[in-house]
Amino acid sequence: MSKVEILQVGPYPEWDQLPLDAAFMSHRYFEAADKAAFLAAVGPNIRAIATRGELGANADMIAACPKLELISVYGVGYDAVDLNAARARGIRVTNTPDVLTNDVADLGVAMMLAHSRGMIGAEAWVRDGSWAAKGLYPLKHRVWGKRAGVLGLGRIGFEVAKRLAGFDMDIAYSDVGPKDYAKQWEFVADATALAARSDFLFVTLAASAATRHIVNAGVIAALGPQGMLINISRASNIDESALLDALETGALGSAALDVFEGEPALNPRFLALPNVMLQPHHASGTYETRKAMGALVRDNLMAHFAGKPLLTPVL
Ligand code: 8YV
Repeated sequence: MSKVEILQVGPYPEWDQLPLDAAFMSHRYFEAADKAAFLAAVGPNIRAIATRGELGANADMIAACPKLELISVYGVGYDAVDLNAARARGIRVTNTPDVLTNDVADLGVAMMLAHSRGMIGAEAWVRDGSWAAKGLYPLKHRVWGKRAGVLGLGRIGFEVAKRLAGFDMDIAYSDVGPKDYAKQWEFVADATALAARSDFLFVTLAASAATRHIVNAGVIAALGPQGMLINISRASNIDESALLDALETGALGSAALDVFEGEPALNPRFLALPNVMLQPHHASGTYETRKAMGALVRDNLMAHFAGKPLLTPVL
């Protein structure tokens, strides 16, 4: 029997590529020089799209594949998939929740600690001889016991808050409503009010049109000159130009960011700032988690074409 043809939007590690190629005929969109011509040529035979969280599948891609049945996303975030286009044609969508939750939470908390304690600069202080030449490293800010806000108490936000409790932090969260699994933490409905009572504000919301720029100039101003904003969700949750303005003027103390508008390119204004920690969208980037994500992408594809229920359906 001939293999099911799939469109692969971005590269995967070899340990995912080999089993994917063994089971499917994968057409590699990311290798095509002329994307439109490539889609026109292979689209008619495509029955599934395998993509990544940040790459998704846009309306043109979906329209080019009239036989499309499933979009399997390597990532928990599916905001880059045109869900309306998929829904309109009854195309199923899956993601990779749960398997990455703890790693994403770990990276958020690690960024808070590393940035607050100036660990990147401290490393340079040792390596460039400043320690011997200039003496003690400049003092930095304490984390434990401070006030933390978690904007979006889903799976990842919950794991962030759990970790922050280990640092004896005073924790509050915002979400569409109070969560009965979070009675130990204060619920603050309004994002600006949450920012105003936070030294550290974590953005852990699933991104959608409804959450676009939820962290706006007002939220950023409320977090203030002593505050730190940590984003391990999607860039679209933050008004990036308001963030840059506030970081440049000192209206916001600092930011630790794993995601950027237009990534992997980023606004060059970030590179000139001393008060930001910049990370290359790698919160889920451990061998263990990425292997589990890759397996889940394949398991969803296999389940679908075997006529079995999807493991982690979005649509
Ligand atoms: C990416 C992510 O998918 O889970 C998500 O939503 O954005 C990430 O895990 C990852 O960078 C792999 O492309």
